[in-house]
Amino acid sequence: MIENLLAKIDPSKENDRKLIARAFELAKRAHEGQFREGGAPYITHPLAAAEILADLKLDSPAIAACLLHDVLEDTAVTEKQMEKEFGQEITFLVKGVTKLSNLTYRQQEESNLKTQNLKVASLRKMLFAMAEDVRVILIKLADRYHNMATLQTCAPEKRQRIALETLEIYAPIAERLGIQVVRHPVDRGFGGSVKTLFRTALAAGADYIVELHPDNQYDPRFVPALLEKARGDDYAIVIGSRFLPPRLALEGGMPWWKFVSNRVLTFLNGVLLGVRLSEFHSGLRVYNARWAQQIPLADLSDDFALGFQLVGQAVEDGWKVAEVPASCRYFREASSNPLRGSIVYGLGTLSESLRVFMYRTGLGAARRVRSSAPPVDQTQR
Ligand SMILES: [Mn+2]
Repeated sequence: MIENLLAKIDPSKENDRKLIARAFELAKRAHEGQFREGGAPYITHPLAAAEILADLKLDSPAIAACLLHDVLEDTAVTEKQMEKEFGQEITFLVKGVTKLSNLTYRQQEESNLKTQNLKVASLRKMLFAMAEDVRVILIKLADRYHNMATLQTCAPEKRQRIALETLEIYAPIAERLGIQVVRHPVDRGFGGSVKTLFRTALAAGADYIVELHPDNQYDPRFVPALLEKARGDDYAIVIGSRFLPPRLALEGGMPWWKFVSNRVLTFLNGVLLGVRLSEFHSGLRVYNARWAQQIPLADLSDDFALGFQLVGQAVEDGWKVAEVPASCRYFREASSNPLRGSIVYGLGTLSESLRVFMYRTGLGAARRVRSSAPPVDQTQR
Protein backbone atom coordinates (compact mmCIF):
# COMPACT_ATOMS: atom_id res chain seq x y z
CA MET A 1 0.00 0.00 0.00
CA ILE A 2 2.77 2.40 0.91
CA GLU A 3 5.03 1.28 -1.99
CA ASN A 4 3.88 4.03 -4.36
CA LEU A 5 4.71 6.65 -1.76
CA LEU A 6 8.10 5.19 -0.87
CA ALA A 7 8.97 4.92 -4.56
CA LYS A 8 8.84 8.72 -4.66
CA ILE A 9 11.39 9.08 -1.84
CA ASP A 10 15.14 9.08 -2.51
CA PRO A 11 16.33 5.47 -1.84
CA SER A 12 19.58 6.74 -0.29
CA LYS A 13 17.66 8.60 2.43
CA GLU A 14 17.12 5.67 4.76
CA ASN A 15 16.05 7.80 7.75
CA ASP A 16 13.43 9.69 5.75
CA ARG A 17 11.98 6.45 4.46
CA LYS A 18 11.87 4.98 7.96
CA LEU A 19 10.14 8.06 9.34
CA ILE A 20 7.50 8.01 6.61
CA ALA A 21 6.91 4.28 7.02
CA ARG A 22 6.49 4.77 10.81
CA ALA A 23 3.99 7.59 10.29
CA PHE A 24 2.09 5.42 7.84
CA GLU A 25 1.94 2.53 10.33
CA LEU A 26 0.54 4.73 13.09
CA ALA A 27 -1.99 6.40 10.78
CA LYS A 28 -3.11 3.05 9.41
CA ARG A 29 -3.55 1.60 12.90
CA ALA A 30 -5.31 4.73 14.20
CA HIS A 31 -7.76 4.90 11.26
CA GLU A 32 -8.41 1.15 11.35
CA GLY A 33 -12.14 0.49 10.86
CA GLN A 34 -12.81 4.01 9.50
CA PHE A 35 -13.94 4.46 5.92
CA ARG A 36 -14.25 7.24 3.36
CA GLU A 37 -17.71 8.11 2.11
CA GLY A 38 -17.02 6.21 -1.10
CA GLY A 39 -16.31 3.08 0.97
CA ALA A 40 -12.52 3.04 0.69
CA PRO A 41 -10.49 2.47 3.89
CA TYR A 42 -9.79 5.86 5.47
CA ILE A 43 -6.01 5.49 5.22
CA THR A 44 -6.25 5.84 1.41
CA HIS A 45 -6.99 9.54 1.95
CA PRO A 46 -3.92 10.67 3.95
CA LEU A 47 -1.83 8.35 1.78
CA ALA A 48 -3.00 9.98 -1.47
CA ALA A 49 -2.42 13.45 0.00
CA ALA A 50 1.09 12.43 1.12
CA GLU A 51 1.86 11.18 -2.41
CA ILE A 52 0.99 14.62 -3.76
CA LEU A 53 3.46 16.23 -1.34
CA ALA A 54 6.12 13.65 -2.23
CA ASP A 55 5.64 14.58 -5.89
CA LEU A 56 6.18 18.21 -4.91
CA LYS A 57 9.43 17.15 -3.18
CA LEU A 58 8.43 18.31 0.28
CA ASP A 59 10.64 17.17 3.16
CA SER A 60 9.98 14.00 5.12
CA PRO A 61 8.54 15.66 8.28
CA ALA A 62 5.88 17.31 6.06
CA ILE A 63 5.07 14.01 4.34
CA ALA A 64 4.90 12.21 7.70
CA ALA A 65 2.67 14.97 9.12
CA CYS A 66 0.43 14.67 6.07
CA LEU A 67 0.01 10.94 6.71
CA LEU A 68 -0.98 11.82 10.28
CA HIS A 69 -3.04 14.91 9.44
CA ASP A 70 -6.45 13.51 10.49
CA VAL A 71 -5.16 11.39 13.39
CA LEU A 72 -5.46 13.95 16.20
CA GLU A 73 -8.96 14.98 15.21
CA ASP A 74 -10.52 11.67 14.22
CA THR A 75 -8.80 8.97 16.27
CA ALA A 76 -7.88 8.11 19.84
CA VAL A 77 -4.24 9.10 19.42
CA THR A 78 -3.37 12.08 21.61
CA GLU A 79 -1.08 15.03 21.05
CA LYS A 80 1.17 13.78 23.84
CA GLN A 81 1.52 10.37 22.23
CA MET A 82 2.31 11.88 18.85
CA GLU A 83 4.93 14.16 20.31
CA LYS A 84 6.56 11.26 22.09
CA GLU A 85 6.72 9.14 18.94
CA PHE A 86 7.36 11.78 16.29
CA GLY A 87 8.70 14.84 18.06
CA GLN A 88 7.70 18.49 18.17
CA GLU A 89 8.11 19.45 14.52
CA ILE A 90 5.68 16.87 13.10
CA THR A 91 3.19 17.35 15.93
CA PHE A 92 3.28 21.10 15.31
CA LEU A 93 2.48 20.56 11.64
CA VAL A 94 -0.39 18.17 12.39
CA LYS A 95 -1.82 20.56 14.98
CA GLY A 96 -1.63 23.37 12.44
CA VAL A 97 -3.59 21.37 9.87
CA THR A 98 -6.17 20.32 12.49
CA LYS A 99 -6.63 23.95 13.50
CA LEU A 100 -7.26 25.01 9.91
CA SER A 101 -9.79 22.20 9.42
CA ASN A 102 -11.80 23.24 12.47
CA LEU A 103 -11.74 26.83 11.35
CA THR A 104 -13.49 26.24 8.05
CA TYR A 105 -15.90 23.57 9.18
CA ARG A 106 -17.41 25.63 11.95
CA GLN A 107 -18.27 28.68 9.88
CA GLN A 108 -21.10 27.12 7.89
CA GLU A 109 -23.35 26.99 10.95
CA GLU A 110 -23.42 30.76 11.11
CA SER A 111 -25.89 33.08 9.44
CA ASN A 112 -25.09 34.71 6.11
CA LEU A 113 -23.49 37.98 7.05
CA LYS A 114 -21.63 36.43 9.90
CA THR A 115 -20.43 33.67 7.60
CA GLN A 116 -18.91 36.23 5.28
CA ASN A 117 -17.00 37.84 8.11
CA LEU A 118 -15.84 34.50 9.45
CA LYS A 119 -14.63 33.52 6.01
CA VAL A 120 -12.45 36.58 5.85
CA ALA A 121 -11.32 35.91 9.39
CA SER A 122 -10.40 32.31 8.67
CA LEU A 123 -8.62 33.34 5.53
CA ARG A 124 -6.56 35.74 7.61
CA LYS A 125 -5.87 33.09 10.20
CA MET A 126 -4.67 30.72 7.54
CA LEU A 127 -2.35 33.36 6.27
CA PHE A 128 -0.93 33.74 9.76
CA ALA A 129 -0.42 30.00 9.91
CA MET A 130 1.29 30.21 6.57
CA ALA A 131 3.70 32.79 7.87
CA GLU A 132 4.56 30.45 10.74
CA ASP A 133 5.24 27.42 8.55
CA VAL A 134 4.22 27.22 4.92
CA ARG A 135 4.22 23.42 5.09
CA VAL A 136 0.97 23.54 7.10
CA ILE A 137 -0.75 25.20 4.16
CA LEU A 138 0.76 22.82 1.63
CA ILE A 139 -0.47 19.81 3.66
CA LYS A 140 -3.91 21.39 3.89
CA LEU A 141 -3.96 22.05 0.13
CA ALA A 142 -2.98 18.42 -0.61
CA ASP A 143 -5.73 17.29 1.80
CA ARG A 144 -8.24 19.53 0.03
CA TYR A 145 -7.03 18.50 -3.41
CA HIS A 146 -7.70 14.84 -2.65
CA ASN A 147 -11.07 15.64 -1.08
CA MET A 148 -12.03 17.53 -4.24
CA ALA A 149 -10.84 14.65 -6.43
CA THR A 150 -13.09 12.22 -4.52
CA LEU A 151 -16.03 14.61 -4.18
CA GLN A 152 -18.35 12.49 -6.33
CA THR A 153 -18.74 10.07 -3.42
CA CYS A 154 -20.23 12.72 -1.09
CA ALA A 155 -23.85 13.76 -0.64
CA PRO A 156 -24.86 16.77 -2.82
CA GLU A 157 -25.05 19.16 0.14
CA LYS A 158 -21.58 18.33 1.36
CA ARG A 159 -20.26 18.43 -2.19
CA GLN A 160 -21.51 21.97 -2.54
CA ARG A 161 -20.10 23.13 0.76
CA ILE A 162 -16.64 21.71 0.10
CA ALA A 163 -16.58 23.12 -3.44
CA LEU A 164 -17.60 26.54 -2.14
CA GLU A 165 -14.96 26.47 0.57
CA THR A 166 -12.35 25.54 -2.00
CA LEU A 167 -13.45 28.37 -4.26
CA GLU A 168 -13.55 31.01 -1.54
CA ILE A 169 -10.80 30.03 0.83
CA TYR A 170 -8.30 27.57 -0.61
CA ALA A 171 -8.06 28.90 -4.15
CA PRO A 172 -7.06 32.41 -2.93
CA ILE A 173 -4.42 30.81 -0.72
CA ALA A 174 -3.04 28.76 -3.59
CA GLU A 175 -2.85 32.01 -5.53
CA ARG A 176 -0.87 33.68 -2.78
CA LEU A 177 1.61 30.82 -3.03
CA GLY A 178 2.08 31.70 -6.69
CA ILE A 179 -0.15 28.95 -8.08
CA GLN A 180 -2.37 30.45 -10.81
CA VAL A 181 -6.04 29.60 -10.36
CA VAL A 182 -8.87 30.26 -12.82
CA ARG A 183 -12.37 30.16 -11.35
CA HIS A 184 -15.75 29.61 -12.88
CA PRO A 185 -18.43 31.30 -10.77
CA VAL A 186 -20.76 28.42 -11.69
CA ASP A 187 -19.93 24.93 -12.94
CA ARG A 188 -19.48 25.02 -16.71
CA GLY A 189 -18.94 21.33 -17.09
CA PHE A 190 -15.87 19.38 -18.14
CA GLY A 191 -15.76 20.82 -21.65
CA GLY A 192 -16.23 24.32 -20.30
CA SER A 193 -13.17 23.85 -18.07
CA VAL A 194 -11.02 22.62 -20.95
CA LYS A 195 -12.15 25.60 -23.04
CA THR A 196 -11.06 27.92 -20.25
CA LEU A 197 -7.73 26.11 -20.19
CA PHE A 198 -7.32 26.75 -23.94
CA ARG A 199 -8.31 30.40 -23.69
CA THR A 200 -6.11 31.07 -20.68
CA ALA A 201 -3.06 29.37 -22.17
CA LEU A 202 -3.52 31.01 -25.59
CA ALA A 203 -3.97 34.44 -24.01
CA ALA A 204 -0.71 33.85 -22.10
CA GLY A 205 1.08 33.16 -25.39
CA ALA A 206 1.71 29.43 -24.81
CA ASP A 207 3.22 27.32 -27.61
CA TYR A 208 1.77 24.11 -26.20
CA ILE A 209 -1.15 23.41 -23.88
CA VAL A 210 -1.00 20.51 -21.41
CA GLU A 211 -4.23 18.89 -20.24
CA LEU A 212 -3.92 16.68 -17.16
CA HIS A 213 -7.06 15.42 -15.44
CA PRO A 214 -6.79 15.97 -11.68
CA ASP A 215 -8.24 12.60 -10.66
CA ASN A 216 -4.91 10.99 -9.76
CA GLN A 217 -5.19 8.58 -12.66
CA TYR A 218 -2.51 10.15 -14.86
CA ASP A 219 1.16 10.48 -14.08
CA PRO A 220 2.52 13.99 -14.72
CA ARG A 221 5.99 12.50 -15.19
CA PHE A 222 4.98 11.63 -18.76
CA VAL A 223 4.39 15.29 -19.68
CA PRO A 224 8.01 15.86 -20.89
CA ALA A 225 7.76 12.83 -23.21
CA LEU A 226 4.51 14.17 -24.69
CA LEU A 227 6.08 17.60 -25.18
CA GLU A 228 9.13 16.11 -26.85
CA LYS A 229 6.91 14.25 -29.31
CA ALA A 230 4.86 17.39 -29.93
CA ARG A 231 7.97 19.43 -30.70
CA GLY A 232 9.23 16.75 -33.09
CA ASP A 233 6.61 17.37 -35.77
CA ASP A 234 3.48 19.36 -36.57
CA TYR A 235 0.96 17.45 -34.48
CA ALA A 236 -2.28 19.07 -33.37
CA ILE A 237 -2.59 16.72 -30.40
CA VAL A 238 -0.26 14.27 -28.68
CA ILE A 239 -2.15 11.81 -26.50
CA GLY A 240 -0.62 10.04 -23.48
CA SER A 241 -1.91 6.52 -24.09
CA ARG A 242 -2.73 4.06 -21.34
CA PHE A 243 -3.00 1.33 -23.98
CA LEU A 244 0.53 1.12 -25.40
CA PRO A 245 0.75 -1.85 -25.39
CA PRO A 246 -2.96 -2.56 -24.70
CA ARG A 247 -2.39 -5.07 -21.89
CA LEU A 248 -0.85 -2.23 -19.79
CA ALA A 249 -4.36 -0.89 -19.11
CA LEU A 250 -5.47 -4.24 -17.72
CA GLU A 251 -2.33 -4.51 -15.62
CA GLY A 252 -3.03 -0.98 -14.37
CA GLY A 253 -6.28 -2.32 -12.91
CA MET A 254 -8.86 -1.34 -15.55
CA PRO A 255 -11.95 -3.58 -15.23
CA TRP A 256 -12.19 -6.04 -18.15
CA TRP A 257 -15.60 -4.81 -19.37
CA LYS A 258 -14.26 -1.31 -19.57
CA PHE A 259 -11.19 -2.55 -21.35
CA VAL A 260 -13.20 -4.47 -23.97
CA SER A 261 -15.67 -1.67 -24.65
CA ASN A 262 -12.79 0.78 -24.91
CA ARG A 263 -11.02 -1.44 -27.46
CA VAL A 264 -14.11 -1.87 -29.62
CA LEU A 265 -14.95 1.83 -29.48
CA THR A 266 -11.36 2.83 -30.29
CA PHE A 267 -11.35 0.50 -33.30
CA LEU A 268 -14.61 1.89 -34.70
CA ASN A 269 -13.58 5.49 -34.11
CA GLY A 270 -10.15 4.84 -35.66
CA VAL A 271 -11.68 3.42 -38.83
CA LEU A 272 -14.12 6.31 -39.20
CA LEU A 273 -11.51 8.99 -38.50
CA GLY A 274 -8.83 7.27 -40.52
CA VAL A 275 -6.46 7.54 -37.57
CA ARG A 276 -4.77 4.54 -36.01
CA LEU A 277 -4.33 5.21 -32.30
CA SER A 278 -4.41 2.89 -29.30
CA GLU A 279 -6.89 5.19 -27.52
CA PHE A 280 -8.71 8.51 -27.87
CA HIS A 281 -9.96 9.00 -24.32
CA SER A 282 -6.88 9.71 -22.26
CA GLY A 283 -7.00 12.65 -19.84
CA LEU A 284 -3.33 13.44 -20.49
CA ARG A 285 -2.69 15.38 -23.70
CA VAL A 286 -0.57 18.09 -25.25
CA TYR A 287 -2.13 20.47 -27.80
CA ASN A 288 -0.34 22.59 -30.36
CA ALA A 289 -1.31 26.22 -29.81
CA ARG A 290 -1.02 27.05 -33.53
CA TRP A 291 -3.78 24.54 -34.21
CA ALA A 292 -5.76 25.33 -31.05
CA GLN A 293 -6.05 29.04 -31.74
CA GLN A 294 -8.03 28.58 -34.96
CA ILE A 295 -10.58 25.94 -33.91
CA PRO A 296 -14.28 26.88 -33.43
CA LEU A 297 -14.09 26.41 -29.66
CA ALA A 298 -17.50 27.94 -28.98
CA ASP A 299 -19.16 25.34 -31.23
CA LEU A 300 -17.73 22.40 -29.26
CA SER A 301 -19.38 20.66 -26.32
CA ASP A 302 -19.26 21.95 -22.74
CA ASP A 303 -19.55 18.36 -21.54
CA PHE A 304 -17.37 15.25 -21.59
CA ALA A 305 -17.87 14.94 -25.36
CA LEU A 306 -15.33 17.74 -25.87
CA GLY A 307 -12.31 15.45 -25.41
CA PHE A 308 -13.16 13.37 -28.46
CA GLN A 309 -14.51 16.30 -30.47
CA LEU A 310 -11.05 17.89 -30.29
CA VAL A 311 -9.56 14.82 -31.97
CA GLY A 312 -12.33 14.92 -34.60
CA GLN A 313 -11.65 18.62 -35.13
CA ALA A 314 -7.93 17.99 -35.67
CA VAL A 315 -8.70 15.35 -38.32
CA GLU A 316 -11.21 17.65 -39.98
CA ASP A 317 -8.59 20.40 -40.05
CA GLY A 318 -6.07 18.08 -41.70
CA TRP A 319 -3.68 18.08 -38.74
CA LYS A 320 -1.88 14.98 -37.45
CA VAL A 321 -2.57 13.35 -34.08
CA ALA A 322 0.07 11.24 -32.32
CA GLU A 323 0.40 9.24 -29.12
CA VAL A 324 3.11 8.19 -26.70
CA PRO A 325 2.93 5.55 -23.92
CA ALA A 326 1.78 6.89 -20.55
CA SER A 327 0.94 4.01 -18.24
CA CYS A 328 -1.09 4.68 -15.14
CA ARG A 329 -1.83 2.89 -11.92
CA TYR A 330 -4.90 4.54 -10.53
CA PHE A 331 -7.87 3.07 -12.34
CA ARG A 332 -9.56 1.90 -9.13
CA GLU A 333 -10.40 5.21 -7.46
CA ALA A 334 -10.23 7.23 -10.67
CA SER A 335 -13.31 8.93 -12.02
CA SER A 336 -15.13 5.80 -13.14
CA ASN A 337 -18.22 7.35 -14.74
CA PRO A 338 -21.36 5.46 -13.94
CA LEU A 339 -22.32 3.03 -16.72
CA ARG A 340 -24.97 5.29 -18.21
CA GLY A 341 -22.51 8.14 -18.57
CA SER A 342 -20.06 5.82 -20.31
CA ILE A 343 -22.67 4.72 -22.83
CA VAL A 344 -23.75 8.28 -23.59
CA TYR A 345 -20.10 9.20 -24.00
CA GLY A 346 -19.38 6.23 -26.27
CA LEU A 347 -22.32 6.99 -28.55
CA GLY A 348 -21.20 10.62 -28.67
CA THR A 349 -17.74 9.63 -29.93
CA LEU A 350 -19.32 7.48 -32.64
CA SER A 351 -21.55 10.30 -33.85
CA GLU A 352 -18.58 12.68 -33.92
CA SER A 353 -16.36 10.27 -35.86
CA LEU A 354 -19.23 9.61 -38.26
CA ARG A 355 -19.52 13.36 -38.80
CA VAL A 356 -15.81 13.64 -39.57
CA PHE A 357 -16.05 10.59 -41.84
CA MET A 358 -18.87 12.26 -43.81
CA TYR A 359 -16.79 15.42 -44.09
CA ARG A 360 -13.69 13.53 -45.24
CA THR A 361 -15.63 11.68 -47.92
CA GLY A 362 -17.33 14.84 -49.16
CA LEU A 363 -20.77 13.81 -47.89
CA GLY A 364 -20.97 16.34 -45.06
CA ALA A 365 -20.01 19.90 -44.22
CA ALA A 366 -17.29 21.15 -41.89
CA ARG A 367 -18.30 21.97 -38.33
CA ARG A 368 -18.66 25.61 -39.27
CA VAL A 369 -16.94 28.42 -41.12
CA ARG A 370 -14.25 29.85 -38.91
CA SER A 371 -14.55 33.39 -37.67
CA SER A 372 -11.50 35.56 -38.22
CA ALA A 373 -11.71 36.95 -34.68
CA PRO A 374 -8.86 35.82 -32.41
CA PRO A 375 -9.99 33.12 -29.95
CA VAL A 376 -9.16 35.20 -26.88
CA ASP A 377 -12.04 37.50 -27.80
CA GLN A 378 -14.53 34.73 -27.06
CA THR A 379 -13.50 34.57 -23.43
CA GLN A 380 -16.15 34.43 -20.68
CA ARG A 381 -19.23 34.41 -22.84
MN1 LIG B 1 -8.13 15.05 5.52
